[in-house]
Amino acid sequence: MRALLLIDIQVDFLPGGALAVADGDAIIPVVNRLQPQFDLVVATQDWHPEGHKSFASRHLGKNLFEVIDLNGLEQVLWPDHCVQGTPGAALSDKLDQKRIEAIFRKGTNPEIDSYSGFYDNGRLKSTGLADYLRGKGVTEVYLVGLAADYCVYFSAKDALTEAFEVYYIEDAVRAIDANGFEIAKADLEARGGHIIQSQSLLA
Ligand code: VGL
Ligand code: ZN
Repeated sequence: MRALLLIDIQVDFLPGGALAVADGDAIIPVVNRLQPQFDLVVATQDWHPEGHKSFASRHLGKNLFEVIDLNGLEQVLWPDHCVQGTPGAALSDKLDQKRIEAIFRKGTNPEIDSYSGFYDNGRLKSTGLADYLRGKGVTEVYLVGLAADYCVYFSAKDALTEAFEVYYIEDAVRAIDANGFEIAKADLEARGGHIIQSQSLLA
């Protein structure tokens, strides 16, 4: 059984948003075409409280995108984004949401960031996504969304650790950093993941 995971297709990650991923909106028609090919569609949503410690605005004298130590973990300092209940945190209204059976929220603990849809960055807490998928009989996980080099990449790595067969749909993701995108793809392949094109599922 195959599941499609829609990672953080939220207003703040789209052009015009607080942490816009270049060309991020280009994935949405692809994602909408892919959804009917799957038995199960699940979404994740970055869902930060105001003043989350991944926000540069919380750290006086620090710059956007600077890397700091946060409770023992490397932390990139982001613009304020995906604040709970704000328009920027909503899933894009261009995204077809009729088939989404569950939405897993992450990043709610202000002390730790959470790129993956499965675990926070310190693996302190599970979101329950892996058990949810197993409970539905899922063995293969296909990933799309934003950003390719952060939340999609970390979700794909955790899916591999959780022993799912993992497919990262290259033309249905967009990255924050081009170099980070190449590193992410190479690492996923080295870990046994598959980099594929949407075309192979739509043919
Ligand atoms: C993300 C940075 C911060 C993502 C979320 O969805 O890739 N990136 N929070
Ligand atoms: Zn975030």
